[in-house]
Amino acid sequence: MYDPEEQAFIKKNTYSDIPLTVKDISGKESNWCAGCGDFGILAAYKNVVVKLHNEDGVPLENFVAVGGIGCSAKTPEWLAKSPSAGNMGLYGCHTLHGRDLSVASGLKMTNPNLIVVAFGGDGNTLAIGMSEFMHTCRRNHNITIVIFNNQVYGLTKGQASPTAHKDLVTGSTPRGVRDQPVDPIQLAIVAGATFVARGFSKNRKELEELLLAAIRHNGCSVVDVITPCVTYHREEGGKIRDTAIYGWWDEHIAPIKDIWGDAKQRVEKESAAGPDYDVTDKLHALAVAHEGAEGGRWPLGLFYHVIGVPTAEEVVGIAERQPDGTLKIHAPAHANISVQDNLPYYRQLAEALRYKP
Ligand SMILES: Cc1ncc(C[n+]2csc(CCOP(=O)(O)OP(=O)(O)O)c2C)c(N)n1
Ligand code: SF4
Ligand SMILES: [Mg+2]
Repeated sequence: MYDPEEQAFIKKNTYSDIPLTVKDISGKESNWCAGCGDFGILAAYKNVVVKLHNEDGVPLENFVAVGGIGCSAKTPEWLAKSPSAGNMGLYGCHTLHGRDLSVASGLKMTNPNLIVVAFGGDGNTLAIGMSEFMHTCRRNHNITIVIFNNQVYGLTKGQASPTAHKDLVTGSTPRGVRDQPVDPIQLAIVAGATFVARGFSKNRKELEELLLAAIRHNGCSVVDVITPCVTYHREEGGKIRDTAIYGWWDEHIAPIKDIWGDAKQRVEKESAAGPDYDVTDKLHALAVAHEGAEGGRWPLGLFYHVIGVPTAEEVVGIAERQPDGTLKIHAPAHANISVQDNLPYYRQLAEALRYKP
């Protein structure tokens, strides 16, 4: 996954051999509402960064967090270096609403040694950013997309998002949502993502495992994370800043294995005693996601994982698979573009661009 030559160079020139702790990458105080589910995702991701650094030897400077716009998309900011906290922080950037995935995939194409993780809400990724989402999955860019799924537009005061369930009353849907909700899991699988999972921000341990596996996966990984918005996601009788919404979510989630019991009967007319769940089988994954959506329960866990599908970086040749399965990286970001060393090429380019009447 990582270029050994680059790793060796970086190790010589940085402090990447010194074990990290979560404190080293904990900087600014976030401005999320008390009780917001997003805290759980941030905490889980910090533990994952520490693990990837200490166990896989990923240098801290190789992590890049990319955010769109939204409460959730501020995550890169809370991971950034903070002089007052004296931490090291991660590189990252805020982009535009729904435009984070083109920046994230562009970063990866420029330097495939980077670990690029995009953080965006259900509005950011599945409304305005839907086309970028589909195409990033389709091209199998080797990045991780974390969707903060709270059914609302938190930052803009709680309008219904595309994942909002039918009849949900919000500021923009006073009589309840009329449209079908979008299911990020089914979309990601159909579009071509090669690792698709769903976690719950409250189940920190499981979420950490899913995020770690997603980042280690060579290909486009999507992790849809249920994250309660305590301020704007109000079920009947709910009040503002009401953590009772966690209880509502508890009643509307279930592990994949529980839902598979019903879903497998839909697959090729299998009987209830049909096959075990197969994480490499698209039909199994879609059946579980569909069954969950129909029954109003969001299945949790790893839905789909296939290896060996060429990534966008491999297709264009900047990540080259070696006979032993490792990848050799030819990072455009590290290419020598000096005029002196490339004079014949620049001459050729100038000639090609010359106006010829
Ligand atoms: C081009 C553009 N359109 C609309 C907005 C307004 N806007 C900012 S965040 C947001 C939705 C946020 O919802 P979501 O992505 O679900 O994130 P959350 O706040 O729920 O984490 C909208 C509509 C914007 N900033 N830019
Ligand atoms: S508005 Fe909702 S999503 Fe935004 S910080 Fe508050 S609880 Fe979290
Ligand atoms: Mg949202």
